[in-house]
Amino acid sequence: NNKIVFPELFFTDKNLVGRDVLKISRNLSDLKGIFADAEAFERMPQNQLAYEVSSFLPEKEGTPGGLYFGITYLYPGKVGNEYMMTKGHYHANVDRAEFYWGLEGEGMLILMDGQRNVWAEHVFPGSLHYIPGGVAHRMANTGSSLFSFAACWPSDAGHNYAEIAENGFSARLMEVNGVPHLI
Ligand code: M6P
Ligand code: ZN
Repeated sequence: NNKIVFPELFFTDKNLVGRDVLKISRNLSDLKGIFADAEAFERMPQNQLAYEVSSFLPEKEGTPGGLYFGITYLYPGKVGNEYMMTKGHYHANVDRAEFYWGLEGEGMLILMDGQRNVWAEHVFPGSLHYIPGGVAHRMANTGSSLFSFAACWPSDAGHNYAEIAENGFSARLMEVNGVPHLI
């Protein structure tokens, strides 16, 4: 397929830990509970590929001062009227920040601060998004083609999925009259 290729790894440091690109994929079954329309979700094939993440993790997880890089390939689709999206997370080290930037296709970055205020930013090829510490983040594919974005985050950020799994985001990105609305 023609999706954006991962950058060529080019470095001279012989001591880097993660020398290879780590690839993970998430099926619909990995996203159980995050969509509003549970019945529509159950009717969909649970082994359907939702997104893939390729990452380069040159430092040991938890290393202060190091950086990680990843590309997420989020497939198009909807569950009911809700756009296909990533699980979303706060960072385990809650004050750690992150950059996201758009590569191909289009989507929305959904953000939620510690007071559960939610807002969203339009993501498109070339757009750059700064996610401050303490802000939960999730991407939604609002287009009809593959949505790919890159990310750079600290190697001591970690992922806190539990908070989102329990309480979700306080707004959802739904298609209303053909356009995305934060509801
Ligand atoms: C980006 C980064 C990763 C994250 C991935 C998928 O590449 O933020 O840390 O794992 O998106 O998002 P999630 O972990 O919320 O499914
Ligand atoms: Zn993150």
